[in-house]
Amino acid sequence: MIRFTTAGESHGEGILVILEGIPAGLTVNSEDVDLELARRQKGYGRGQRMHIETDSVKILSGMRYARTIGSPIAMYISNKDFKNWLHVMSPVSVDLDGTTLLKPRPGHADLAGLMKYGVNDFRDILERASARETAARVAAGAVCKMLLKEIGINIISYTLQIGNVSADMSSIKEDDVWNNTETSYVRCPDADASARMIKLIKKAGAKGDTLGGKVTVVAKNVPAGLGSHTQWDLKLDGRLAQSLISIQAIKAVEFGNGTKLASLFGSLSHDEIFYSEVKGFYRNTNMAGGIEGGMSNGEPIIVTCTMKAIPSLSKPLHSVNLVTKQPAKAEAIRSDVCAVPAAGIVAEAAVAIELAKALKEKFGGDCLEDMKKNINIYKDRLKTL
Ligand code: EPS
Repeated sequence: MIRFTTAGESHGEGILVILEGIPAGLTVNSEDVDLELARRQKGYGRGQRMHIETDSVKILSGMRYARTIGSPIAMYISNKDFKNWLHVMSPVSVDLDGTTLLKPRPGHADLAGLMKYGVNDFRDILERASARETAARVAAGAVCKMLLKEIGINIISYTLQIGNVSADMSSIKEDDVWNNTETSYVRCPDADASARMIKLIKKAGAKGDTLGGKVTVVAKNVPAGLGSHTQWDLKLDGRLAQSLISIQAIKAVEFGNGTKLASLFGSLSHDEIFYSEVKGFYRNTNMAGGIEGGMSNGEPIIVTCTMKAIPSLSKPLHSVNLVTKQPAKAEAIRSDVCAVPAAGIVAEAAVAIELAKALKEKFGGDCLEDMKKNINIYKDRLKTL
């Protein structure tokens, strides 16, 4: 079984991830993991913190000579900012510097976490709630992407919307999506929308405000049959949704045509099935986003995530002082103006991890070669249908 767990606080010493179940024999170069970490750090609208960090992974276990050996892969990313927080974030010292955060931010984990964990300083909560943790998910996702690539599955993402500016995807050729996205400062393939998004982020930043948006992830060449209709918690869409909605600030997840399907007749809502000797079974549309009955159906998996605007505002909202119980403005804590471009990279990682899990469930394989053989046997059987 492929699974992972992360540890680490935003301004603590570093972030750690342990990824288990990756078959032995997969080539993993830490530089390639770093490329994914760098993609996550980019994007117009990121805050000062990204000038401090240059994320780089240190692989601690699970590999020899840049190849996986089947044991848990532990990866560590240090927080360069820790040196500025030595007293505030020391895990051992009792030499406290005395600052206690008292005015919880609406929309953040501050107040609910303080109530739940019985702490009196909600820094104990925000440090772990922070999206800094997503660096660990991207490292795990990078390894899963390498595994998926071995069997031909590619994952990309792009920014579909920031604030009220949406990309016009109908104006962009499929082949241009990738290049346009990776060269855009907001990872939006529509150059005109990209420029308007940047303008809007500038405007929000100048007003002490923040922005959310939407990102779409596409996984290509996914074989039919990942996930299962037989039990609720085996359904691939359910599993992807859980993984994606757990990303900080993600509030909605849609597959294919998603919420648009609510207003359509059934006759217009489904992807009709065709057959040709060359292609086998195929569709001319992909409203389902590549998943039917909780299983991949062989079409690209398309999933769109909605991110709310970040709740750390430099012009804060109404809150209450936890000690005096008097009205107060929420804490103004340094943050990003817009992290939608970064969310696309994190969402790619979340999709990669879930697909790798489902792939291993279906094809097994403690060793990569076994897994590949099993996939080929299965693909050969599908050809006989
Ligand atoms: C975050 C607040 C900001 C972001 C951070 C997530 O950090 P800081 O408070 O240090 O300025 O930059 O994101 C990252 C550090 C990262 O690596 O993505 C938050 O409160 O969620």
